[in-house]
Amino acid sequence: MKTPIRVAVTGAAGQIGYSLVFRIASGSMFGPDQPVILHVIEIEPAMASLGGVVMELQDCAFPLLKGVTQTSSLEAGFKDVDWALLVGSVPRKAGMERKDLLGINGKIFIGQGQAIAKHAAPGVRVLVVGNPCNTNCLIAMNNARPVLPERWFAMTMLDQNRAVAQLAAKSGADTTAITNLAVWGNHSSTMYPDFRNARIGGKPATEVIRDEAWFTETFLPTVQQRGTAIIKARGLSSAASAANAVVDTVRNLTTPTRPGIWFSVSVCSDGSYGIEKGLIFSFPVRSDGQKWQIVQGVALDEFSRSKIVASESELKEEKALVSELIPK
Ligand code: NAX
Repeated sequence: MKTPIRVAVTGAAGQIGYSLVFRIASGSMFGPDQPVILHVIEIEPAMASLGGVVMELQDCAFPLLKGVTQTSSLEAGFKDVDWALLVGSVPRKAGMERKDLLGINGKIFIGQGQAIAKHAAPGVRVLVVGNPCNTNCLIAMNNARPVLPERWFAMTMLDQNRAVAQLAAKSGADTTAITNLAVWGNHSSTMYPDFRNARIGGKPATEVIRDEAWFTETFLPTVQQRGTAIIKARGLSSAASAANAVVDTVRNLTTPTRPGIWFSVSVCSDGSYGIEKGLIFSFPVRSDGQKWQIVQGVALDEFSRSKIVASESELKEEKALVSELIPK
């Protein structure tokens, strides 16, 4: 039997957490022969609710679940973990400016970054989901300096999946036929789901769907505003689809990417495509199952470039707003 992987989930009693921990324990994330130990982390007021989640985990009698640590302590929560999935954060409330949210959540991610650096397993990998996830990831990474930049990720897979679903619905193709749909930039409404390089059954999406106006006037805003549309319909933000995207992100990073394709995840920019070094930016990425790389040489026309630069500008602004949370 393989050694269990230890996985921390913050905000585990929240909406996404409630869906995510069961997917991890069932084997969806690391495969059907990989045991897991969950470290579920919450703030004090949510500990009773977290207890209920843990009772339900027990009641599933998952064969792969070899232990659960439930805690509000970051030390116990991140102790020896191989993966830290940072989902918990404070939601934006009425009257709150973006700067206020960045400040409040930013402070949370300083503490979590420091605790990960101190207590996690040496090869820990961290995926930030809590919003604003790119900048929260930037803060945590910079407060966890011994943990290498290549171990930090922020989630844009939900945006990719949303884009894939739209292309499948419009073209009538199966979702599995849609590939190479990279989301560039920030996980916000400035993100750019790059339909120009997307493929449907191996052909350029723009050759299969011969309707430029649909791409720019319907596809882009639908994907960019999908989160808002879900809130309007459900009265709550996306949860099961977000948890599913966490599973997809980790699976994509930990299994070799099929030849010729790529997936979307925000990583620490190395300056590829002229994006400011050090920003947490979503790129087309490939993995060999262990190491990942940004796909080079993706053709970007002026339209795509302008969208990508606009998202980069937003991330630079966010970085400036939290500059005091990032050690020099
Ligand atoms: P909920 O409000 O349902 O749950 C958040 C949980 O986090 C709560 O249980 C809360 O007690 C806990 N929490 C707050 N501060 C914490 C801390 N310091 N340590 C540990 N736990 C803490 O939100 P939910 O719908 O689950 O969403 C979680 C986060 O994901 C939000 O920031 C949300 O904006 C973000 N999302 C990110 C997405 C992405 O694609 N990157 C998509 C979905 C989602 O909107």
